[in-house]
Amino acid sequence: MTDDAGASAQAKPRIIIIGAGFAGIGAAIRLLQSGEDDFVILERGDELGGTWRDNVYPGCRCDVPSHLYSYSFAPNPDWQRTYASQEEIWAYLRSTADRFGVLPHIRWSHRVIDAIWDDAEGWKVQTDHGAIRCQYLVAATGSLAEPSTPGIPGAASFAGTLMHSARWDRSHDFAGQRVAVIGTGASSVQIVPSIQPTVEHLTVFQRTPGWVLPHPDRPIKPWERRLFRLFPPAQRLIRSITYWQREIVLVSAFTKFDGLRMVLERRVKRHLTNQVSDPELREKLAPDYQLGCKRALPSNDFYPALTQPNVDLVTVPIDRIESGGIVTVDGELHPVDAIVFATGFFVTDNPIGDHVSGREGHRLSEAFTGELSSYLGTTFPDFPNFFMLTGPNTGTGHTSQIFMIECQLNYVIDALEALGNRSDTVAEVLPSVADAFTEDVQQRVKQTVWASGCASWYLNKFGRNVTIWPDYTFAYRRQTRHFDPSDYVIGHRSVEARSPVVAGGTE
Ligand code: N01
Repeated sequence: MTDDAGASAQAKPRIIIIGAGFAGIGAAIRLLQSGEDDFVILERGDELGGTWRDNVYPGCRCDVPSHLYSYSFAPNPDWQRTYASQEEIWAYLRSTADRFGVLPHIRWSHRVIDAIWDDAEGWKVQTDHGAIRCQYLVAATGSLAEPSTPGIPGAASFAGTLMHSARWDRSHDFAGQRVAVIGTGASSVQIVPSIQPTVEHLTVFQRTPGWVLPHPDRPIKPWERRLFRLFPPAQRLIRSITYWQREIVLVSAFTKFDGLRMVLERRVKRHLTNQVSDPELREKLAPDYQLGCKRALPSNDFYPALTQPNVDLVTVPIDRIESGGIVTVDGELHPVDAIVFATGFFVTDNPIGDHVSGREGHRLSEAFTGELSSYLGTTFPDFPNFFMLTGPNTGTGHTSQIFMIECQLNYVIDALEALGNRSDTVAEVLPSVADAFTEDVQQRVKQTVWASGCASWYLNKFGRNVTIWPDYTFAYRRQTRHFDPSDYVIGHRSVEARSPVVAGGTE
């Protein structure tokens, strides 16, 4: 299909949102609430839900409490457990999108191939169904969207089943098989105890041990749910308490007070001591980096699963894969029938970044290599009329990502309202504003646990932390509360693309 044929077949919406996960659905709801309905969501799948649609591995559950891991404007009094399962979160997201009237705006099975800014005509988004133009583009493509499978030599020769945790094949039956799980991160600690009882033998390949914490998950009692339904302030109170506990204890420990972090570390280490009696296994599982540097892993059943007679924990590095199993660098073959890659995602190198281009051919991926500054992790010089949700340094390692998304949405909605209804308005953040913000974040992140020396997916390939917000999240909320036009060059395309007519300086 040619661009023009595609373009003429499509209405021209004012706003395009890419992605129908938590961020994209949240953006759509906030737009509708603000009176804006001239938008579409381009969703590559035929279901919404993003990472909560894709991660269907056994045991998948959120490690942030349910009352906090939801939109503030759509509390769910019916959560079944204090930490919701994937099924429950996915159902919540679908019913919320339906309830707020988002579904008619979604163009299903529309994969974005690229999005290019053009000074004369605005954004052109090329999809596999043709091109669509729009005035404003919102990337809600998520950080945990593209599974990363390490290129271990010989994988293609493996005779059994290969699977990534985020592309789980539910039709495959692991019962009675010899299974390898590579990786011991957040996905692995949920998969391992879920499959261990049914497999014949499980070999877990660990490169770096995680900090595993006691998990406070429990069922929510029927009377509690009734209370939340009849008296919503009770649920809001629990949400608030949960939020503030995490801010005060965890952010303080990870960013300000080493002493507090060390107290927490001692308590967490007791979990390992209590659950693993074999000193050799305990030694292998003991982290040698600071708590919080990698995402901490709540689980009550990961350590006990590793102590079962049908499980081996292998810490010798993997050399290659052969048709019959995995060979470690000491030459030992670990024979298996199936291999699960619980090896995470392309986060700082999410491929979509190479397919969104601003002025002068600048690519969004440069915001993650450190070549392009961002303002509030949301807007970028040379990317006019563009907003990124869950952009650089808007991630959290301790609380709900939805809180951060909602901060960004406050900012985006305020920006769109401030920019008004003219269809030729062009707004672009001043490089000086973006540089100052990025420099400040980078200076502050260096003082935190997230830059304390461990390797984590928070860091890009140069070791720069471009993922985590290095402070209390209420500080981010304060910064994103209002759009300030003086931070932008704002002009009208029909007059002269970059002349500042509303506010802002010159570049
Ligand atoms: O991925 P990860 P994940 N050889 O990147 C190892 C969210 N999440 O899918 O630590 C051997 O954390 C790697 O080893 P190392 C959550 O935000 C949330 O588990 O790099 N091993 C590591 O152990 C989470 O943080 C929930 O040395 C290799 C593992 O693979 C994020 O998703 C649930 C390797 C990857 O861990 C990602 O979690 C699940 C190699 N070549 C996920 N390459 C909730 O509950 C990588 N590894 C909300």
